[in-house]
Amino acid sequence: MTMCHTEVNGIKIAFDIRGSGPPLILIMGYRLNSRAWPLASRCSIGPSPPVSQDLSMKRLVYVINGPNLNLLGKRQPAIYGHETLADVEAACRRVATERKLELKFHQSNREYEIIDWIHEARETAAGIAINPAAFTHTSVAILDALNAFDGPVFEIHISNVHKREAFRHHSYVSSRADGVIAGFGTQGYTLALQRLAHLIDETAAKKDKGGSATDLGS
Ligand code: CA2
Repeated sequence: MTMCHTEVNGIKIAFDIRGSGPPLILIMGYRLNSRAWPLASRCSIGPSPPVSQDLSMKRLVYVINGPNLNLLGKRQPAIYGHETLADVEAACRRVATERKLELKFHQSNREYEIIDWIHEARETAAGIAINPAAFTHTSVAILDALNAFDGPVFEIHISNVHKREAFRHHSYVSSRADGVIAGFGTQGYTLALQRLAHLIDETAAKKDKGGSATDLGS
């Protein structure tokens, strides 16, 4: 049995060519980033994940924003500044382009949506930068989701939460985060992205030298 693999329009295709006469070709197609590849290889019905699925090759990062951050720049400028979330996204996209990162930028006022994005990132992303906003101080569920993500995680707060009310001093997310940025204003987002890009580049360089592909976050 000869297994050949290719990818057409984001669909991974495995050909199983049997016999010496007119070839019997079985085609199995899976959408890019689907769970099907690891499943297929575990069941021995397909090959190992192709190189593009390798963690060190991924340059997708998620920037996730929690509740009320959609109001950024519209209220409380003394605490959060004048920039809107759209301005923050634009700044993040500039850094992403410079550092050759693919970026998904999200905001939600709903805890479950944030959890769903973190789950999605488990399958596709090399790192997460998150401002969980008020969920920082309340959400074990977001902590649990982040604990199931393997890559680097950076926690961002626009304000210096430690200078504010006592209830903002505790963060559930900090026990998982590889780094925390607080009090740098909206610049904290681009700083976090620069750090993610650095870690991703470092891992890719190690991989090129024949090192482990699973060192992200070290
Ligand atoms: O400093 C941060 O980035 C925070 O994560 C922001 C949260 C707050 O609950 C955290 O303790 C610290 C609040 C986000 C609400 O953002 C607003 C922005 C403008 C106007 C109103 C709310």
